[in-house]
Amino acid sequence: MQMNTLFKIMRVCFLLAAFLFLTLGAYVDAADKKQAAVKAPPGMAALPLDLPKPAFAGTPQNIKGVKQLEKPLGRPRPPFFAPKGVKNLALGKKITGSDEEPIVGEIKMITDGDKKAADGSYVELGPFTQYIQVDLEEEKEIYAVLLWHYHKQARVYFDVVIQVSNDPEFAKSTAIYNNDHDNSAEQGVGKDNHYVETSEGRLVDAKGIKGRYVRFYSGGNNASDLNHYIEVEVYGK
Ligand SMILES: [Ca+2]
Ligand SMILES: [Ca+2]
Repeated sequence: MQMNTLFKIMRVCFLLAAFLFLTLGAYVDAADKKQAAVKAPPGMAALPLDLPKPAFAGTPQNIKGVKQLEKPLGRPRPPFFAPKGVKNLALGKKITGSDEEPIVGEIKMITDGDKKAADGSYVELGPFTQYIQVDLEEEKEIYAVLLWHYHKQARVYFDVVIQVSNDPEFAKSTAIYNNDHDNSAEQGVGKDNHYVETSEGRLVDAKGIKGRYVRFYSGGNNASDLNHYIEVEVYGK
């Protein structure tokens, strides 16, 4: 009788151990697969991003009536893979634009590496359609563009058009982003989404396009007609 009970206990223990082993195995397997899904493809590496601290959290409530507004991801942006050796070529490079005497700050702050949300870290340009452009000093292969207009509070900037060219006058250029749905910036009609500014900045896939100059248009935001920039980064080689 006693032997029989012992046997039963042993059998339960064995089944429990087997169950745990299989469950844990499946869990580890799933974790491995997840890891593999974000592993860089051969010759590629995740962009070496250095993101500023978030200034607000949660889903923004202050944005109403913006059409084609992208839903926030609700989690950190996944890594962006580009060929190894790609870095931010815009850092410290010269900025020119349609308003070279900003209302607040100086245009050189747009490539000074400071991406903080705070007052003193953003440049305020005049109202309505304005542009800034960065000179990479020679033709480069561009894989990603990252920009922060403003991230102290949730905002949507309008007519965000990003163009690449080898001509400083942009007589001929290629748009890599355009959310001007009614051509009010006169750069052509775009189909890209409106989006909410966050501390992660807006990352645009530039797909290895070649060019020396990158131009950024905007036409005010949901809070005012003014235009702001904290930083732009151009990842390439
Ligand atoms: Ca800056
Ligand atoms: Ca527009």
